Amino acid sequence: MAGNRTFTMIKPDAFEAGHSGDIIKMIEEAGFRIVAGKVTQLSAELAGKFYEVHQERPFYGELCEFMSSGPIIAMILEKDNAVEDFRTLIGATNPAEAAEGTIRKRFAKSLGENAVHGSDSDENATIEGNFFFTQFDEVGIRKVAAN
Ligand code: RTP
Ligand code: MG
Repeated sequence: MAGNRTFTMIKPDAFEAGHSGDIIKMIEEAGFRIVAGKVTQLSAELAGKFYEVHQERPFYGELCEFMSSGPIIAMILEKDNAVEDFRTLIGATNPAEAAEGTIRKRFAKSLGENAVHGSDSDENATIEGNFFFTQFDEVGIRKVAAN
């Protein structure tokens, strides 16, 4: 079904601060189902590829450095109207402008270190999910063997 998936990362600031559990709780309580997920760390090069749409922006270097500075949790999430509803749940890019009750309002430190990523379109949700996961990583496709 079109429009029922988005992609997110718990960014290095929130992971390092130990907020992953609380953030996942907010995500699940908002009605999203996690269909793929992993803890990983990007190289600066891969962070640059992920955010290459921003490569001409003045903050690009800082963004790549930050996004590769520590572990992240990457997840594919499922819900009706996932992209838009998730952007609402995370709040404005700048936490100073984020609404009460949003993830960024609660956990983001600054405009640059803002706790979570959320896809901005259905097309990018698919591209970004495929950046981190294959179909074999998704629930319901395969069960992990005992050893
Ligand atoms: P994201 O892609 O991570 O979900 O964030 P977003 O859509 O809310 O914001 P976007 O415009 O896509 O920017 C990507 C990330 O770059 C950092 N940023 N820094 N220093 C700055 O002026 C600046 N502006 C953006 C933020 O970490 C932002 O989330
Ligand atoms: Mg964005």
